[in-house]
Amino acid sequence: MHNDLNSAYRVLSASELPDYLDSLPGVREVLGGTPSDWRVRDVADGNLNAVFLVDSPAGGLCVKQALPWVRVHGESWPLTAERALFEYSYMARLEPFVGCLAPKAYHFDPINYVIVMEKLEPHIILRKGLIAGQRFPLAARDTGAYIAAGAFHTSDLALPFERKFNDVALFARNQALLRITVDLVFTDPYVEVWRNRWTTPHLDQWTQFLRSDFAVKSAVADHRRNYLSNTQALIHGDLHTGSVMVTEDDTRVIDGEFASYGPIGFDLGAFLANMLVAWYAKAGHISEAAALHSYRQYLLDQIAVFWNAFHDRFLVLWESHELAGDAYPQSHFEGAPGAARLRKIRAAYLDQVFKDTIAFAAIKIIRRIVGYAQLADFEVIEDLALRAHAQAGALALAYSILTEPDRYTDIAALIDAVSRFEHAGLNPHALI
Ligand code: SR1
Ligand code: MG
Repeated sequence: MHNDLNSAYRVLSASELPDYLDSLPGVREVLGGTPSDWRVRDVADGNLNAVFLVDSPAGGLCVKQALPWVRVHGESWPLTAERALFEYSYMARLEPFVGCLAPKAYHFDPINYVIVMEKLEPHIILRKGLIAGQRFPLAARDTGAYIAAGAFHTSDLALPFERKFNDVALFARNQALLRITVDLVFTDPYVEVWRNRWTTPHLDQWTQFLRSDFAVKSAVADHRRNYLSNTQALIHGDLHTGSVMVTEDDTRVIDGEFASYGPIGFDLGAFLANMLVAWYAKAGHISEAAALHSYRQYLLDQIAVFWNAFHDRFLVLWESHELAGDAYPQSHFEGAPGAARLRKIRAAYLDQVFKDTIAFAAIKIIRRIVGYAQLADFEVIEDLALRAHAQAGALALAYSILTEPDRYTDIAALIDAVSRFEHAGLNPHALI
């Protein structure tokens, strides 16, 4: 028994799920019928948790259980199942603000660390859709709006500090998951660690370069400090394209077990990184030039849509809400001069969020290429030379963002730069 678990905790199997669900309040109302009518499918494909879909003639549910280990690695990598509490608390906090941009949570079981939630159908994981070359007109816009709403309403702009501090304290207990982020995102890619992987031998030079270059390591250290010390808002903590489920006309953000208070740019950067990865990886998915160009243009358009949706929504929320938070009290900004000063403050605030966003995006690109958890976008490219070439382009952009941040003044400047790094090549020394 893992020592943080209640002795009643048990790992649930598909066969026992109907009777287990029947013991929970409200489940029969959603599924109808009796447990013998309920069909269970094991659909886990993320790194950490068990996930089941349960169907009945009348409806469906999704059941997610936090295992006391990292699912893809096995029991030799223990991990507290308490993460489900933080995921459920995150969903509950954001629900009033993000509404139907997230699945509805029906029930949380604090003994077995199970969340019973809305089954999303016919949604698919955004990453899979992008790899398949599908287009989702609302995904980027909705994800930007989701981040804006969640961040604004949990920040010092909207909350009195007492309420915010209580949540800072609650989510500060999500330390096992934050340790994964600190190690896997910010630290491991720059040192030799057993779990790092990369496309070898093609990216050996890049891997060695990232481990030895003080310019990149000091930039990463500054942003790691920001991640650890900046309690700007309640963030999802792992908001990549695998954490977004989509149809052509619906978007839902899932999997908030890495939730904590942190810089808003961390979530924005995660999504941005994965859209950029999709751009570089596409060369390994589509060989016909016009089709490749067209899909890449779609991705770049969606990157602009994503940032602008976040920016505009956040600004509207800030402008339209009575300033209930303690950061910028209304009494300090009365009249036309006060309003003018607030406009400048808002612009500077969002400018800083943009700087954070691109830096975290760069750090997240690097961790997905020379670290532990690699991305299907690249892994589906069977030709290793082609895969490494695409990855090197992404690494070169990331390196430039971290070491020459002033070149990236706005989202247009970033988008402009993407294709310039496509043929950066396998030798990073040639770039500097
Ligand atoms: C051991 S967990 C590895 C990664 O999977 C999750 O999706 C997070 O990105 C984490 O860093
Ligand atoms: Mg996740």
